[in-house]
Amino acid sequence: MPTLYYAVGACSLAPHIVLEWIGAPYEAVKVQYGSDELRAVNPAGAVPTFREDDGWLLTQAGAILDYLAHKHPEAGLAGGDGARAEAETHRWSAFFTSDVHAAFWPIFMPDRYTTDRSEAARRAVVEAGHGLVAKQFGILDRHLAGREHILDGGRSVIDAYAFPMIRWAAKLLPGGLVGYPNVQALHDRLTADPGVRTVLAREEGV
Ligand SMILES: N[C@@H](CCC(=O)N[C@@H](CS)C(=O)NCC(=O)O)C(=O)O
Repeated sequence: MPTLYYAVGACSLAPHIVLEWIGAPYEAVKVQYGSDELRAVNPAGAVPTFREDDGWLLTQAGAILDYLAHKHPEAGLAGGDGARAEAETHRWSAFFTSDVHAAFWPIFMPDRYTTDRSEAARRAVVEAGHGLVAKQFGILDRHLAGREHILDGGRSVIDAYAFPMIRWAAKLLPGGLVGYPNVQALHDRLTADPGVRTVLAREEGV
């Protein structure tokens, strides 16, 4: 059975949701970052890590989401057909990988961004991270004005990709999602989605 290795609340939540939306059998294995179990399949010790039936391994959230959307066209999660629709899907996937996810690193791991071990330096890095995330969420919020989904093609893997990062922002930004009403609305729609609820219940028991 296809297997997803995930950590609770991590970016692996996105392919976890997509697997649930697709509805084909899969196994979800909870792991700890850097654990021996995870390193045995992905030497980087990171999630998401996806393993196919025949043992083929795929890492990188954007690649896994793209693969699942194309493996299951019947689920209609690729974001639409045609060169422009595909380009938009790649654009937003890159946005979440390179701009949004990366903006959280200084908040999650400030020690990696300064050699100064003082508490003041750590706080300054976290604060800089808040600024980076706020900039990206401003872009996302403006894009979502008047839209139900991120892509024109309707619900897609990109909405799922956004979800864990929206949850991080809600928890970690000083004002949460205040100031991002359209992002808040997407968050609320996704939180009410039956597939998302199933996955959250599995990951977090909520
Ligand atoms: N570029 C990778 C990043 C994967 C990644 O760093 N995932 C985080 C969770 S959101 C992780 O596993 N961190 C553990 C670590 O870096 O040690 C992707 O997009 O899949």
